[in-house]
Amino acid sequence: MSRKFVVAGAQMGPIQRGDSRASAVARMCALMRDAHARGAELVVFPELALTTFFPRWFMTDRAEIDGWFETAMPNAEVQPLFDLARDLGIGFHLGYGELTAEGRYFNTAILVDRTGAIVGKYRKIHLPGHREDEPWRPFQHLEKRYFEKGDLGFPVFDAFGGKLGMCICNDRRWPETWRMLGLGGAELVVLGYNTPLHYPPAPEHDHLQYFHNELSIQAGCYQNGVWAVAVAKAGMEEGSELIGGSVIVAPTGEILARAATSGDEIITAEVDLNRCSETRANVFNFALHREPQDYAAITAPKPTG
Ligand code: ING
Repeated sequence: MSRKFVVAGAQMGPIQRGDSRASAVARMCALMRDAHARGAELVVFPELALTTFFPRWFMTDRAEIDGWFETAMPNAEVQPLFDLARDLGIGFHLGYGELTAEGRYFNTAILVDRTGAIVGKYRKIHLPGHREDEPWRPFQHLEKRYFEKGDLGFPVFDAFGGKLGMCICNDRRWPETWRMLGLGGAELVVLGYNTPLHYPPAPEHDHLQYFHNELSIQAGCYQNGVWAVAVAKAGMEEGSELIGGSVIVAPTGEILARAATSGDEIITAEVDLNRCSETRANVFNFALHREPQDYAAITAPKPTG
């Protein structure tokens, strides 16, 4: 049975501090219509797609911080996107700041099927950056301050005729992310990112940000035999330039589509989930070739202190 369908990456340009969620949702609805017109059955939106990348600022006021989070999903601001998806019969992936009823804060992403039902949730595990004010930086990266580490593991969900996994931004740089999803049977990994071009701790790497983005995703796909749709929020946000470079990558590691701009842009490709076996049945046949008894250091606890 063919398991081919068209996926779309809905790259978004910048969202400024004063931009409303309604304006971001309106842009996302326009992108979803464009993707649907191109035959897409699944649309992938970026990390923290409803707001500017607020962890670039040091904040102490709880009300100000909470204003960047969603206390329900869907909610009135996002409902137009859910309604459009249901009307068009198209699924989507959305990243946002989650504030739970218990008062916990996560960098979260959901998977919504073609009926508009939320069929999967993931909370970001690899939180980059720092926790306290570091005013020496032209802009900060305070994800460890504003989010808890995700507590859902790396789940894989039955959807769109296959097995889909999610990760978020910095997760894509860690081979453990991809291997956990591969071991979980994922065939397609969807993810969003907000990646500043300038990385203050290592400015000598700024020119490598697009290369490292593709390197991480291509390696993850090839070494685990998975498809990936990786989508940026891009462009100049409040003086911080975010990279674009959204891509759709095959289980061979080949890039099938790449964004050409740093704005709102749809990229599409036809994925064939049956192609995962080309690598998973051969060079990366985990059952036959992996040697986990020799990998203990990979999951050994971090040294304390
Ligand atoms: N952003 C960046 C990312 O991992 C970063 C943080 C930038 C890490 C550059 C290393 C180098 O793509 C998020 N939101 O994780």
